[in-house]
Amino acid sequence: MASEKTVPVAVVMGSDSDLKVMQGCVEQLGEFGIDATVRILSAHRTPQAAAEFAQNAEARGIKVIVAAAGMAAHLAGAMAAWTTLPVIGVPLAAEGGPAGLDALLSTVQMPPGVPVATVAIGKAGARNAAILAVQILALADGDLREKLHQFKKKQEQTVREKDAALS
Ligand code: RP5
Repeated sequence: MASEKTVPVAVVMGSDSDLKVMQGCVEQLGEFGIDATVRILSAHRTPQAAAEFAQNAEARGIKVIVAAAGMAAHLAGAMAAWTTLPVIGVPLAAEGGPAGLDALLSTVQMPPGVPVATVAIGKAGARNAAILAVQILALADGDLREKLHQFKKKQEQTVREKDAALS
C-alpha cells in the first residue's frame, strides 16, 4: 500500500476501522496495476486536513478520489466540495448501526451541483469503487481499457464454470 506518492487514485477513509473493508479497494486497484495513495481523513474529526487534501489533490496528479466512511458519512461530500476531480463514495456499515443505510443516504444524497458517484455499501462497494476508478482512468488509457475487457471476460468465465460444475 502506497502513501503520499504521485499516483492517480486516492483512497481516503474516515477511520482506521474502515481499513479492513477498504483493503478490498486497494487490492482491486492493484490487480489493474494501479497504486493508491491511502489516507485516514475525517470530515468531522480532521476537517481541515480533509479539506486540504481535496484542495491539493489535482495539483498532486490525483485523477480520482475514492472516499469511504460510515455513520453520518460526509467524507466523500467534503472531498467533492473542494475539488472538480471525480469523487466515488463508499458507504460503510458501522458496528451497531443500521447496516450502512445511514452512510448510504449521507453519501448519496448530495445537493445538485456537487455529485458523488456512490457505490454499494461495504465490501462490494469497495471493490466497485476501484473498478469505477479504473473505468474513469481508462477513458484516456488504452492499456487499462484492455485490462478492463480481460477482467470482464474472466469474470464471465468464472461464473460459467460454476454454472457448468452444477450440471
Ligand atoms: C466514521 O465513523 C468512520 O468512517 C467510521 O466508519 C465510523 C466509526 O469510526 P471509529 O469510531 O471506528 O473511528 O467517521
